[in-house]
Amino acid sequence: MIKIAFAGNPNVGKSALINSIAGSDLKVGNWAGVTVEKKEAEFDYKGERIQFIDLPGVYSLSPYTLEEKITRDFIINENPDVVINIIDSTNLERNLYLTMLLKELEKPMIMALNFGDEFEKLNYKLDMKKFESLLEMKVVMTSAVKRTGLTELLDTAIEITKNKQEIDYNFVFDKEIQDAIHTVKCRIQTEEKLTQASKKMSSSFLAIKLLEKDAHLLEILKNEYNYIYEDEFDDIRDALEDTHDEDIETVLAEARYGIVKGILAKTFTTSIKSRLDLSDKIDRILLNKYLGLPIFFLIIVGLMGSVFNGSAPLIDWVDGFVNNYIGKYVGMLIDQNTPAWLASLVMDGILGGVGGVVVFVPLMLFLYFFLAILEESGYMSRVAFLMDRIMTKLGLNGKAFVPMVLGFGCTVPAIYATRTLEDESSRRLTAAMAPFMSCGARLPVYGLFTAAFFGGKAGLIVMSLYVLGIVVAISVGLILKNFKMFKSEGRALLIELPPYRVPSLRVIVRSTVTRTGSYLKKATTIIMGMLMVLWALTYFPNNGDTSNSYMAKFGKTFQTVLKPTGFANRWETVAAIPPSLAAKEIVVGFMSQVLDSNGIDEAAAANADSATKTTFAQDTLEQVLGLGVAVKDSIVAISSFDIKGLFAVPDATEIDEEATGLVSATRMLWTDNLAPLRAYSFMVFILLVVPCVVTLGAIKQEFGYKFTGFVVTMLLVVPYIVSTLVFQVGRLFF
Ligand SMILES: Nc1nc2c(ncn2[C@@H]2O[C@H](COP(=O)(O)OP(=O)(O)OP(=O)(O)O)[C@@H](O)[C@H]2O)c(=O)[nH]1
Ligand SMILES: [Mg+2]
Repeated sequence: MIKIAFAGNPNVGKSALINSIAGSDLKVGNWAGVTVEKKEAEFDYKGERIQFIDLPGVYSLSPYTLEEKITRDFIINENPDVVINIIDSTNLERNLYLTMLLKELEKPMIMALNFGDEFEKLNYKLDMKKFESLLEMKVVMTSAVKRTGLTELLDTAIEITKNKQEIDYNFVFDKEIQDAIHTVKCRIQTEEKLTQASKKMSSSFLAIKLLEKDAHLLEILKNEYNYIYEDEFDDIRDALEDTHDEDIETVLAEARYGIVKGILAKTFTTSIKSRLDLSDKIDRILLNKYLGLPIFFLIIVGLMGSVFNGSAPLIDWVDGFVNNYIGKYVGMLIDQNTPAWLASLVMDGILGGVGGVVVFVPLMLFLYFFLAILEESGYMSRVAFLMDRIMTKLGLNGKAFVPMVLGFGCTVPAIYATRTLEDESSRRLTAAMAPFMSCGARLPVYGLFTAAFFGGKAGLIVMSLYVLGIVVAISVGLILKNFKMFKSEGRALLIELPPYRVPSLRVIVRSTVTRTGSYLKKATTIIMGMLMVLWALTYFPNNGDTSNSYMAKFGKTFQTVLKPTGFANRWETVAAIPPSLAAKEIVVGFMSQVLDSNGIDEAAAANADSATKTTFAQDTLEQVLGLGVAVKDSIVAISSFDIKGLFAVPDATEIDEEATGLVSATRMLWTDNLAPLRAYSFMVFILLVVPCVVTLGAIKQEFGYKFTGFVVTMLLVVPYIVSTLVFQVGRLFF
């Protein structure tokens, strides 16, 4: 197997290139810090097994951040056959600095000049031949989006692995630095333990890092080679620092930049056009002191509105498809001889439960589609910028808001994304706040309960839940920051604002399909399994008498505790909470099981009623035509969407019209005049309560058991308090 590592600055298209070559589904996004742990993709090419390793993007190889440690440790320890250094060709000077650092590792290396498409548009010129010879490596121009240069890059990489040559880069540092490195190298030879280490890592790297007194390296030397640094190289360092009158890191950094500038001066000509011009103009509006936050708010409102309005017709269609079409034909398989429990398992447990979850696939599709546009356009870093002032109040900076926006999609990557933050306490604080962001899995729950209780105001209600999540997160943050564990100094915000880009449709579609696909997969695996267990617990011991089932008993036990929240007068809602730990969507599936439990009778009725009248072909045609109409309605809904409509008060008929079986069954949960308030309180609880186990797993992996225990406790107390407040304060106004 050929191991090829992709290394480069953040946001240069490493993951996008890997996806384009290997056909993988790594996450890409137009901001720095999308990939924070190393990811792999494998495939076959010309009879060889190839493994790509996607390393986190880094600006340097210092010992200060997790990503930099991951990247350099990987290249040193795992010995990839070749390192591909990915460069943003429209930003050569900054990118090549890392190239200099990577060269110090003395591994086989080639370069991909990515963003070839933009490079051309900008009319930049590069003398490739000279560039290659000065850099001492092969260089290939690529575009991950336009898919150019991909095979050439792969072939070049493989070729390098085939003819293994001694690597001997010519470092062209100043003479003094060169001499200093040389002296260190000589001393390494005289110290047994260091000689050992130099066999594993390159001696240039070892020498330079010893000169820099690099903390991470000294730790490795101590742990793995039993070498403890006293003051062996202090004299050499001091001499260098004295002549340059600067600390050693600056001395070396300036030397590297010197080399880069020299290479570019000989090979590169820019045009006056800068790709940042247009982005700057856009930013003057989007990052405006007064307009910035309102525009952010409008974007989120517009996004949620489009998600809801656009998906509604399709949800109706899927609902009909599952119940009337699949339900009808599955129902036909059930006859008098089928045991009652089996019929109930199939119709209520699986078709009813899983069907209830699958119905919301269009909702997820739209959510992921619009999120992908947000992520690819370059707006994400701007959000960090806009939220900086608020986050500073928490002792964090705006960067901490990026994981939180990612949390709108899924909390798991949000937890990992905290790795981009500078210190442990900021990471902890952000990770404790992230679960309050409303992830995609909560959306079906809102979808169901808003349709049942709020009709046309659904979009607005859901919007309020998103905002509530943010508000609760920040409030909790304000409390937590007073504890030592979460206190951090509040560093200044240092982020890169990538240029705005029109997202590539292929990238958007791919990301949408991948994420929706994993929703569907989840629905048919873990959710289906859990729903079968839940079915059994609601069917037994009294064979279908749901309200006397195990689940009902369980729900009823906790009703008193949760009474102040207002939704607990129905045991169904109480019982739905613990299983939601497996996946939040289960709430919907469970409601569909326990509330709409006349599925069998319906199917039987439909069976007797219509089976004779319509043929399979007719039914299928009807579904296909229905889909066509739904797609058309959805497009109309999005294109005619106006934000005003979201805030308009719906009339009563509108609510009833859209009722499907599950929605109307859900509406029967509460019929008193506090019903909408109870429903809202329930949604708030589901929003804020302990997230799914996968998220807990991620928190445990990143922060350990104790911290996870703390988060779980907090996520039981906070929803209880907030839901109670919502209900008790709300009822004063009803
Ligand atoms: N026009 C154009 N866009 C590209 C190209 N390569 C990547 N992109 C876009 O650039 C952005 C960054 O790509 P990623 O693959 O996420 O970058 P990365 O290097 O993995 O970034 P990190 O994971 O943050 O280190 C995405 O929006 C991509 O769609 C390219 O060749 N041309
Ligand atoms: Mg990446």
